[in-house]
Amino acid sequence: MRSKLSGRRQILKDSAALVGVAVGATRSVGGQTRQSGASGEQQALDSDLAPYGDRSHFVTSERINRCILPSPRSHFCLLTPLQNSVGIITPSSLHFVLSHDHHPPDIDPKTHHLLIHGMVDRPLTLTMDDLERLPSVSRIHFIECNANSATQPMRLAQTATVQETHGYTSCSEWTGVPLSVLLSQVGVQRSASWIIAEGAEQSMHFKSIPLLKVMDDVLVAYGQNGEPLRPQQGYPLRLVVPGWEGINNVKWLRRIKVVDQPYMGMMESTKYPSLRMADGKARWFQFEMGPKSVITRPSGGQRLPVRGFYQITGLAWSGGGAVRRVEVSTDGGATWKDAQIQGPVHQKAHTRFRLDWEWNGEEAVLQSRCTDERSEVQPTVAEIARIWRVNVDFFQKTPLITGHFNAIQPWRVTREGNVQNAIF
Ligand SMILES: Nc1nc2c(c(=O)[nH]1)N[C@H]1C(S)=C(S)[C@@H](COP(=O)(O)O)O[C@H]1N2
Ligand SMILES: [Mo]
Repeated sequence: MRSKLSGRRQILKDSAALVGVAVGATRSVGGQTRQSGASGEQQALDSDLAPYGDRSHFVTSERINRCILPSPRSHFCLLTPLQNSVGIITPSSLHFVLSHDHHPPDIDPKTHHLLIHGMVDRPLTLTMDDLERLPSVSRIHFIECNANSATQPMRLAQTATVQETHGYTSCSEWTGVPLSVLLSQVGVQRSASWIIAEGAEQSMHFKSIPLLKVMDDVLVAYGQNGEPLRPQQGYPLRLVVPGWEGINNVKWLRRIKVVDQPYMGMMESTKYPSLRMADGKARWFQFEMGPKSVITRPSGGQRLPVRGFYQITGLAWSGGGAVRRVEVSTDGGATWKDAQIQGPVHQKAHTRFRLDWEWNGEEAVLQSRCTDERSEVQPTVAEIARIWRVNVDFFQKTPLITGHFNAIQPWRVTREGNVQNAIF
């Protein structure tokens, strides 16, 4: 039997040999055959001249459009290709998008204002210039729509990819001003307890957020991954509400009203589908996203070409704080091993984990389980069913289930090496 290390060494040797073959080999591009070495040089030259860089034309990973509700007219959705992710940062161009209007408003930052008013002593209007002069911070946080993993057929199909089952989450470095700093300028009145944040698009998305959370870690962000926010992410200004349902992260932010009660907008009442329970009641004011993880490679739709060494890798995150531990099982949950966690681990951020694995060619079921710093453990489907007081088959029958579906995700590797969704 080969040891783990020699297996890995063999891989390194094999891939070195492959590189040797590939250099200078000819390749067919768009019907023409050309020297791959030469095309690489040409591209390097072209991108030297490009004022704003592009990725290699060999890289084709893209977001896909799969909507949550049956009527795609009411919202616009793009899912992040997590199967191709490396590290913890989602490139801005691949960040998932969930908007209730189809087109992001085209906002000129020179004329954009943020108004802070309501139960404050000194209402304030800030320009983008004003905001950029204030003390800023940069923090790495995930955003996750609470409908992530909660919709059919993506959740059920054996052919589902991790992009379809988990692509409504992404992780960026956000730069901006803590909202607590802005509120300290306006003098919040003692009886205030909530804010309402409003976006500038036609449909005026708004969301009530408790003041306690706002004073803790909410950011008014203008930067994403080292540059201004992308239009679909809220350019020029958005809220980042770390660890809480995506819906709180109000994009195209133009107004914050300090108030003494939640305003129960369309998006925070029974109309918000993923808050609805099986018995027709709604669960309100559950904001924090629970501990969750998923193996991104190998994952649904991928193929293991040969038996032997693979590194299992994936992402873990929790709205409750930092990820403390990720365990991986390669035998359907019978036994678990601690995965290596890539540091530094950030609060309420995607966290990369890895586990070396020898595939022996037999059927295997791979899954990961996240534990956060508060010792909250990612549940199985059966455990979630118990919490929601429903039968497990509820999650199979109902097209749109309650949000916050953070169940352990199993991937089955068949003897042929095909990787399939094995959640049911
Ligand atoms: N103004 C505005 N903000 C919004 C939304 C919206 O439709 N309009 N959608 C919300 C929802 S439901 C989610 S999940 C997140 C998604 O953020 P992203 O599109 O940057 O990934 O934005 C939230 N903020
Ligand atoms: Mo969302």
